[in-house]
Amino acid sequence: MGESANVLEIANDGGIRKLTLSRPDVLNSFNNALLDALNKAVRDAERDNSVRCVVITGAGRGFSAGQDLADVSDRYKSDAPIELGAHIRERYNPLISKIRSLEKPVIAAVNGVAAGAGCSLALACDMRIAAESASFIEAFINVGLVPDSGSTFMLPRLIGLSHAIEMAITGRKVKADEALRIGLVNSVVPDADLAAETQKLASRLASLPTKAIGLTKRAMNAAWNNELDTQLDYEAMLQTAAGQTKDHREGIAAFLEKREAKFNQG
Ligand code: T3D
Repeated sequence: MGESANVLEIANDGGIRKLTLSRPDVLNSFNNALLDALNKAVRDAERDNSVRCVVITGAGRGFSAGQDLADVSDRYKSDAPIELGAHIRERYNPLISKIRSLEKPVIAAVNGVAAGAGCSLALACDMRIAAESASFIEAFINVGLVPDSGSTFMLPRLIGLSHAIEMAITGRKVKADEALRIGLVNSVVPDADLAAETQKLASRLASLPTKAIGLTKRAMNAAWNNELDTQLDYEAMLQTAAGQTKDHREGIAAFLEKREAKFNQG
């Protein structure tokens, strides 16, 4: 890691692991230290059985403004060709892949602007709950780049090709109310309520059968590339796995006994 300051706050609360991007002076833009810490934190959340929901949010008035452009300014001091692919492959791509494949729910609590790779990070999460003052900018085009970190994959799937292309090639700011209307976020709440509403949602998700949530993510991820018959068969296979969990037995027992289910993962 390049920076020793605490650029990522990690907190645990009843099965919820909250990751707070913490470089507020630069709108939580990503330097290597933050990317490395975030990659590690998501890997750790995967391994830790006590974690049943992950929340990613930002400190201060931004969610994340994407790549820290000041941090990489040295690249532009000479006319030597600039090779961005290696940095993206090494630090951004594993993060996005891991969030998508993490078999636990991941919520982006978008507290402010999410721009560039910061927008991509929010898109990679399973749900987005936005504060009224949040906004989304596919800022890449404004610096002559193409959307990366999964934006070209997630954005059209979430909001359709027409809105996605428009956001990507104009780089315009999409405010929270529009984001809700076009399906970019799941809900919008007053700024003052974001933490409490996120906590409520995360607690609910953490109390559900985590294994079944993980298998559901797996199925949805696979569906994007599968034919219907392949997907039907895949669902049957995953359902076999879900059917063998204790949580499934508990869910059925609770239904029959007319009581609340207590899911314990597994
Ligand atoms: O390796 C690679 O380069 C490839 C990877 C690319 C992935 C990417 O993410 S490319 C896209 C990078 N991000 C951007 O281009 C966004 C740049 N930022 C902005 O356009 C604006 O800051 C925002 C629209 C996001 C917010 O505007 P506003 O007016 O609310 O805030 P501000 O005043 O512009 O920013 C506040 C401070 O944060 C300011 O610092 P200062 O003047 O108070 O000292 C600003 O410089 C700093 N800041 C904002 N974004 C970044 C940043 N510093 C470094 N890098 C940033 N991305």
